[in-house]
Parts: sequence; C-alpha cells; structure tokens
Amino acid sequence: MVSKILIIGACGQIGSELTNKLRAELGVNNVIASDIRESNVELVASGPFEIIDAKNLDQISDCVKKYDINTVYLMAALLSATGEKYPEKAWNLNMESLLNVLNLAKERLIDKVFWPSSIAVFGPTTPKVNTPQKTIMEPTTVYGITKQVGERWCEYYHNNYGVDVRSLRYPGIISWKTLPGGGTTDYAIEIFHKAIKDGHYNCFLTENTALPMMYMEDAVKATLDIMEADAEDVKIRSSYNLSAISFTPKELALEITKQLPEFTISYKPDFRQKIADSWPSSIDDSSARGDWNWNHSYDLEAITKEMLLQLREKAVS
Ligand code: AKB
Repeated sequence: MVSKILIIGACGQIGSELTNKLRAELGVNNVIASDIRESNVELVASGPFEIIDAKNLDQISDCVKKYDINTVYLMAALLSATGEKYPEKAWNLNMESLLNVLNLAKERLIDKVFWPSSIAVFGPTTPKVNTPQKTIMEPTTVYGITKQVGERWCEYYHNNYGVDVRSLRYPGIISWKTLPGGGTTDYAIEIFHKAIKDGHYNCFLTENTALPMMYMEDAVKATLDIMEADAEDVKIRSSYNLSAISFTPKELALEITKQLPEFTISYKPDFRQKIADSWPSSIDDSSARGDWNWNHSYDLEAITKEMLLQLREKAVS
C-alpha cells in the first residue's frame, strides 16, 4: 500500500525537515504538509500544503479524506519555555491535537500515528544521569505534563483500540535550516548563529548545565526508523527514550572555539534555567537500540563542524 502522509505542524523545526525527507523518499504528492499558517515560505512552495489548526478535528479529518491519508505525523506543539508563559494554551494545543489524531486512528480513518514526546516528560525527582526508560516521572513544566499525559493516552489507545501509535522522547534537536521556537534547548542553536554573526553569545543557561542533545539528521532518522519498524518490534507504545550525546554550554563553546578561536561566551541564566535543571543530563536509550536497532551518527565535533559550515554558507548565499 502506498503511504499517504499528513504532517501537522510542517513549518516548524522538525516538521519541515521531516517533510523534505519523506517527500524525497515517497514523492512530493504523497506527503501533505500542513500548519496553522504559511510561516515557512520554502516549505509551502515545495508541494501540497493545507492550512490546519491541529485543535480542529474537522479540518484534520477533511484533509485526511481529501488526500486519502493513512499516516499522520503530529508535530504541532507549544514547547517548554513558551508553555510556561501560556500554560493553558500549551495544554489545549498539545492535548487536543493528540486526541484528535488518536480518535481518527481509533475510527480507522488513518492507520498509523507518530507523536513526539520529550525529555521534558521527566522531572527533578527523576534519576538525572543515564535516565532509564521506566522511572519516576514528575514533570514540573506544563509542556512536560502534556507529554506525560500524552504518553499515557498513546499507550491507552494502543492497548484498548489497537491504534498503531509510535513515539520518541526527543532530546534537544540541533539544526540549521529552520529555527526552533520556544524551547529550553534552543540555546544550542542560537549559539551557532551568534558565533558567526557577533563572535559572542550570552547564554541563558549556566555553563555547567548538561542536557541530552541530537543532530537533526539523527532525529529524522530515528523518526523514520521507528515508523518503518515492524509493529511487533515496537514494544513500547507510550514513548521511547532516545539519545545521542550530552554536553554543557561550556563544552559546546569550547568545541566552537576550535573552529572559531575568537568566539567568546558569557552566562546570564533566566527562567529557562529552572526548566533545564528539572530535566535529565543524559538518557539511557537501550530499549530503542535493542527493539528497533536505533543508532546515532553525529557526535559533538561532527555537529559543530556541520552547523558552522552550513550556517556560514547560508549567510553568504
Ligand atoms: C524544549 O526545549 O522544550 C524542546 C524539548 C527538549 O522537548 N526542545
């Protein structure tokens, strides 16, 4: 059967790269991009695009019927830092969109769902180092709460209605094509932009705040790997721990100075420090590696080289 895919939240950081990759693999017309507004000109011009508010079940359902969609990637969400500013908005968007898509799968209008969870599902009482797949989860951000509840819903719909839903707990994702918006791990992207533009970065986290991170290429690969895995190999239907590397702002700055010796960094922690402090510093993702052979490729050195190269090229083009 031909995969007919709908990506909700396709203009965002991960959605846009996922759309490009899936279009390259499956053909442009088999991957329908959608978002609440046309905020990514290149993406909108690159193939079929629909305006969809992820909170609106009718809009999603009409699009699914119009294009005979069988798989939905739900990438629309309010992230951790924005969520703390607008808690109710974050709850409404993150929960209603998920239930809309799960209900379409329950009604068999679609066959398969991808929904991203996050390291934000963990909290200050979670073991911080090498955080296990199954552990204490008491998130203190509204974003983390929506991810935790969302995971429970995914598992519930799988167990009770046979919904084929697959999910990953993304760490911070580093990329150069589309800017992230409203996350706590965003510093690890901002730093590259500022390093090239100003030679200096004022970091909103302290120098020793270690967080799990991953390059976009690896994140997209993990997403497609789990979606293409045999159903019986996807043993966890809440969400899988997913990990590549962990580093602190100081370690990242040091790596950047290997390429840009003049680069300097200062630290002025803001409200996002508290969010970062509540999250793990590293993740044990052996279940993902064992169940469907997940493997990452990019280490800190490779990410740094690639980010500086691509952003420099983008700046002159
Ligand atoms: C955020 O910082 O909010 C996100 C995430 C870790 O889910 N990047």
